[in-house]
Amino acid sequence: MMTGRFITLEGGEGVGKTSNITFIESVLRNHNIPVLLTREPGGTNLAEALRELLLDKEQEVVATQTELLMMFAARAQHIKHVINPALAQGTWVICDRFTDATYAYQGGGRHMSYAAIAWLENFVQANLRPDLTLLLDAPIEIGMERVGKRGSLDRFESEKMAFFAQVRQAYLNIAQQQPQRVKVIDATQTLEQVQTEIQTVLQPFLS
Ligand code: Z5A
Repeated sequence: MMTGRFITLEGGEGVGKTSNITFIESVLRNHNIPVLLTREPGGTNLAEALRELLLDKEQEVVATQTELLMMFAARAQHIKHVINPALAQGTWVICDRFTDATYAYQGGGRHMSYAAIAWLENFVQANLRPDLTLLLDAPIEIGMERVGKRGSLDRFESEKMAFFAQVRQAYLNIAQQQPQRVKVIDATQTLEQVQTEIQTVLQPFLS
């Protein structure tokens, strides 16, 4: 049996990852492709518990090393119990955030060493890398305004604007370095326009 494809959605706060993941699912299902939607941090009971701790604003101050290791601890669990088994069965996995988020948030935002992240990436993922990454990009003010409308902010969303500017720049740097894999989508457009662009990017994978 053919292995499934691994597609990830990335971008800053409120750019529309969650809004678009079900659209991607419907495009794939229309092509009779088996699909699994999942997210990071999360995707298993243990990884979701780690997510809760990571997003909790009331935590003691979280050391940057702790945050990085918790992201990869959750990821190891997610890969072993969800992502790899699904791909091996021929199911396509669509994941809301993955390791590019670690490079962007822990690397770009928290200034953790890219070499340390790369080491953990190899250690935890072996050869697993996304086949396609959709980077939804918008100025941070737009994403924050959309998220702000939703109510209370979590530990990451409570960061300062400079942090998000660094995260956005780190994402754009990855896209520039890996243009074959990472496709940048202008998330300032209407949801309909964003989805038209996503469909165009998916097309080569569907034929
Ligand atoms: N994190 C990390 O630091 N390191 C890692 O390795 C990983 C993660 C994996 C949780 O992620 C946090 O974990 C995240 C990074 C960190 N930090 N934060 N914050 P998350 O994915 O759960 O959190 P998020 O980015 O904040 O997701 P989000 O707030 O749910 O944003 P979104 O999914 O991109 O947006 P949305 O919910 O689809 O849309 C937000 C609102 O905008 C909603 O009302 C929509 O209806 C609206 N929207 C969406 N698109 C449009 C368009 N095109 N026009 C108008 N309105 C729109």
